[in-house]
Amino acid sequence: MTKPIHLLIVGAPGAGKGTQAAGLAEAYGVPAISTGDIFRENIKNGTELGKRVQEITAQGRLVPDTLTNDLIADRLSQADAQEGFLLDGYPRTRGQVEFLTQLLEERGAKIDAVVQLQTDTDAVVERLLKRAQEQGRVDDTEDVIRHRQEVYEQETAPVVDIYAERGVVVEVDGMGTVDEVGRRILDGLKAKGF
Ligand code: B4P
Repeated sequence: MTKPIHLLIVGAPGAGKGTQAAGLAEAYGVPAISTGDIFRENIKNGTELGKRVQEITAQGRLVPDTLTNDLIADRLSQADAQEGFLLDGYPRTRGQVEFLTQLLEERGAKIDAVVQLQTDTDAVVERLLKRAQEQGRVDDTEDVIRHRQEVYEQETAPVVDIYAERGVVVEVDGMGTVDEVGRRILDGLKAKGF
C-alpha cells in the first residue's frame, strides 16, 4: 500500500484553490476538504454553526480559530480522512498551523507538500467579480474581495512562510487556463517525488 499523502493548497482568494482542489484530490485518491465549503453548506442549511459564521464570512473576515480548528479536528477524524487528505483554505493563520501540526503529530503524520498558487491581485479580483455575476456569492462584492485579499496578505501569507521553512512548499504559477495550472501542479508535485 502507498503511504497516505497529506496536502495543502494555498493561494489568495480567487487564486483557483477550490477549482484545482477537485482534480488534485482525485489524482492522489484523497478527499478534498474545504473549510469555506463547509461554512457555506452550514449557512445554506441554517445550522447553529452556519448562524455563527454567516456575518463573518459575508464580510470577508476570518472565522475565529477555535471554531475552525474544532471543525477540522472533527472532519479529519472521519473515516475517509484516515488515509491522507487535501486541505483547501485551511490553515489560514499561525494558530491554525500550530493546531494542525499537533493534530497530525498525534497521528504520526505531517503535511507532506503545500501547493502555493501564485497570482496577480487585479486578475483574481476580476475572476471573483465574474463569479459574482454567475453565482452571486455574498462575499464576492468588490469591497469585500479587496478586504479578503488584505486578510490573506496579513494572516495567511505568513502561513506559507512557516511551511517554506519546513521545505515543503511547491510554488505554482496560477495564471493561465484551469488545465494549464492543473498540469503545473501535478508536475511540481512529481518533481518533489510525489
Ligand atoms: P473560501 O471558500 O476559501 O474562499 P476563497 O478564498 O475565495 O476561495 P475559493 O475556493 O472560493 O476561490 P478560488 O480560489 O477557487 O473562504 C470563504 C470564507 O470562509 C473566508 O473569507 C472566511 O470568512 C471563511 N474561512 C474559510 N476558511 C477559513 C479558515 N481556515 N479560517 C477562518 N475563516 C475561514 O477561486 C475561484 C474563482 O476563480 C472561480 O470563480 C473560478 O472559476 C475562477 N478561476 C479559478 N481558476 C481560474 C483560472 N485558471 N482562470 C480563470 N478563472 C479561474
